[in-house]
Amino acid sequence: MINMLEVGDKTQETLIQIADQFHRQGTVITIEELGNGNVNDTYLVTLREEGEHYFVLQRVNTHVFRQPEQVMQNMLIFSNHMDRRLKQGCPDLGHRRWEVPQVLQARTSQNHWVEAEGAFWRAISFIGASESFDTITDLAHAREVGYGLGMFHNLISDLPVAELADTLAGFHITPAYLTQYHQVLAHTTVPQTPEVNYCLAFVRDRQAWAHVLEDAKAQGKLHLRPIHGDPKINNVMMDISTGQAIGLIDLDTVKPGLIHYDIGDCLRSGCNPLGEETKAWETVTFEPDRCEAILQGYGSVAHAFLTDYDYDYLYDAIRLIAFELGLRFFTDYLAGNIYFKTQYPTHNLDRALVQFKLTESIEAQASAIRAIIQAMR
Ligand code: GN1
Ligand code: MG
Repeated sequence: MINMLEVGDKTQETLIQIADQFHRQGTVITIEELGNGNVNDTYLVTLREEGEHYFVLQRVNTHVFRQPEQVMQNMLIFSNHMDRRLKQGCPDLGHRRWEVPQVLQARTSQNHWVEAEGAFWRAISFIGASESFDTITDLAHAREVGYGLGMFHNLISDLPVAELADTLAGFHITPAYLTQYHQVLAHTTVPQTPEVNYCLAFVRDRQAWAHVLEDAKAQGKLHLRPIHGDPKINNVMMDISTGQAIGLIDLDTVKPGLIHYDIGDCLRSGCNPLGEETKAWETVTFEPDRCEAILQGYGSVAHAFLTDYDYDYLYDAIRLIAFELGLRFFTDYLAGNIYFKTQYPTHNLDRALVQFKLTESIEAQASAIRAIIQAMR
């Protein structure tokens, strides 16, 4: 796997030296790759220290996050706010377990450590006795995933959005991705394959509509709030014994945005039973049962802060974020795979096809999905 090779430019020994920057006691015994992120490099560090302890070590991709210090600042503002809310007690949460990943200080007392060659490293607490999945296992899981995102939004809904920096300009701004797409197209010899032609036509036919959420924002119907930015289902952690959602991980993109981006992202990842990495793109579908369960779980703790306009734009959000991710993957394929990590040259094209098929399935079931949304109002 190219993923492995990319991280393999670091030997265990070097990784241990880096991990050693972030702990004061114990001995690092192993470092393994963790998860399958498309942007950062993530490792699980095991320490021996009166038993075993773990933490998460990450190299932040600074081609994507140009100001990683700001990312860390947002994470700290976020976790301080969460901690405050949890101390006050949240009636919607009751006595459920809820975990907030914490930034761990480096030995230098900074919240990150910069390697000689400029790589930006940081450490995050590991949430034990929890697991996450790349696809939904059953409707109870779907409901919990929705609950997890709803509770996350609930707990940050009173964090003033102005306190968070915009750490990734243009993130989830579909018209901005379209502009980038046209720039790439103008400078690329586009391969003439049936798959590429399908993607070109797919984007062409939806360009005018792709402004829908940004237009609603400009019209004052939707407004900026603190969001997660990347709540795909494998970022929603589940307690291994109760199966309940206990928190969201991967907090790089906590920043101002529309909650619609988050809901759309959660649904595009949760309602695709084949998962976003499937090769069987032609048979990708969007499952309305899962959509219903996720939205019910979400609504059970999010009702209080959803406006009529929020509901009005939910269907578009579901359709748009799947389309947008397809567009992002397709653009990256055309540009030569410079943003998302890939394992083979047409990986991003394959990923784009999955998202476009998913979008098609959403469109074909528009009235059923709208009815589900209507029922939650
Ligand atoms: C990226 O790196 P990862 O897997 O957490 C991307 C998301 C996409 C996702 C698709 C900062 O997230 O927006 O939805 O891939 N993150 C960024 O799997 O672009
Ligand atoms: Mg992420």
